[in-house]
Amino acid sequence: MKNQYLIDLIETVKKRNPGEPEFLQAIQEVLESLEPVIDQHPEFIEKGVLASIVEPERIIKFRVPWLDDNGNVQINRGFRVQFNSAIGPYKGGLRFHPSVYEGIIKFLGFEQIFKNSLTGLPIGGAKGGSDFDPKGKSDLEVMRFCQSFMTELSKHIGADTDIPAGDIGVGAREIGYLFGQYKRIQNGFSGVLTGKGLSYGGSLVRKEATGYGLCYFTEEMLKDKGKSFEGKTVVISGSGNVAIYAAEKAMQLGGKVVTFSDSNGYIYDKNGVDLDLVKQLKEVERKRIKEYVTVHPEAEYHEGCSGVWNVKCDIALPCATQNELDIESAKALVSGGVIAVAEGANMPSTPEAIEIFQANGVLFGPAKAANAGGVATSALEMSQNSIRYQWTFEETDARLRDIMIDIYKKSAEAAKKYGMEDNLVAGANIAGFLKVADAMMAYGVV
Ligand code: NDP
Ligand code: 2IT
Repeated sequence: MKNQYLIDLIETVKKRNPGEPEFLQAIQEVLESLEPVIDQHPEFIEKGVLASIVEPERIIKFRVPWLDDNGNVQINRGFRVQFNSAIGPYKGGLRFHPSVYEGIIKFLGFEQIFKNSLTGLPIGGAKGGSDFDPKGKSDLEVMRFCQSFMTELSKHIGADTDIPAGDIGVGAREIGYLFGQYKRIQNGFSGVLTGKGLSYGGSLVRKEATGYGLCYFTEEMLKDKGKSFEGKTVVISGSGNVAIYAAEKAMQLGGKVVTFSDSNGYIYDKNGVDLDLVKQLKEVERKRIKEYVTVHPEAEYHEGCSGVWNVKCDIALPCATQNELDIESAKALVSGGVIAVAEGANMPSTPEAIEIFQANGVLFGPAKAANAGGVATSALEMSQNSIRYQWTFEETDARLRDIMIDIYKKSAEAAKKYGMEDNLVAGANIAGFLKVADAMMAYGVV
């Protein structure tokens, strides 16, 4: 990076946010991509757009007290980072995982600004969550935690202010408890959370949307180079919401999915995974992925999650968590002949891994663009709630597919326009930024 303003801005962010490496990683990548844009548009510096965009509009941090099944008081931390509302109300998921701290929520909230802008829909960027671990808790413990979390969060959100949704550790069960408590506190039925159940204002396709959208994006990226999913071997990490529905769509498009993983290990089924079994194990029984081999002894289970990247494949879809795919894993994928990598998780590839993919001509779909289908369908849920209506599965799925194709095109065009053809990381960052920057310029100093 040569631009002195950007170098100084990164230094300022470092000083202001000590001990938050994931947040810095996300900021650094976006600012690097924006260098050619800033060279042509010095007004983004002069009007303070860049200095503002790296600073959250508001951070809410709160205590979440709850009673466990033994009657003991437990205390967790809750967060909501309302990062940027230039183009619409704050929008983004809630993550419940023991690794959550302010820096994780800030990195996710920052990424969400550009992702949400890329969808073309009017939504600003936010993220929230807690260091609460739903794993091993009873339904009643999860309910008491969610009710306590929402009792505080409800003061800061609203259908035109901030609309949370799910992320790691927050699925249909948690959204139900959270929405029930919000509705009770507000005495009003509003579309304040997305990912709601179908009987209480949810949208068809939202459950499938991130994984399906990831495959629609990947399909378009492959198509642009005369390729497709047909007959390809697909490696997927994770076995949660995104991984399961990425696998479903990859299979529908003619791919053979051979892996799933969780934080303990991965399974490899050379015959192609039994998706119904994975849904039963993960969505219904909440069991570990290693149980797969008790039903399919011909498949392999290996301890340790990073080994999944040593499995030879044509297409890799990381769908677990940040920085799960490092330089060694990227080299292993390249030696195995991978042709495309698209990110279902947020920031799963380290910057060094991305360099390896780009240097070796691997098609690379960055998270902000490739996994935007979830939040895009959340915005479609908001639209349906506003008009008090529910579109069919086919109608919603068709809208999702159109949005993902449009995101691919926008990202590819922006990369080309700024002299970085085929670099979708830069293209997605630039295209996402320009719309938000335009709105921020219109407001003056706010
Ligand atoms: P889930 O909670 O449904 O599943 C998460 C999966 O990732 C689990 O298999 C989990 O394994 C694994 N995982 C979580 N943390 C780690 C870790 N530290 N190391 C290894 N594996 C881990 O979450 P989602 O599927 O919803 O989210 C997955 C990713 O997709 C996240 O990065 C999320 O931010 C992103 N995303 C989600 C969207 C959505 O709509 N849900 C939208 C866009 C992006 P284990 O059970 O062992 O923890
Ligand atoms: O990272 C993400 O985009 C999500 N977890 C989905 C957010 C949303 O509001 O649907």
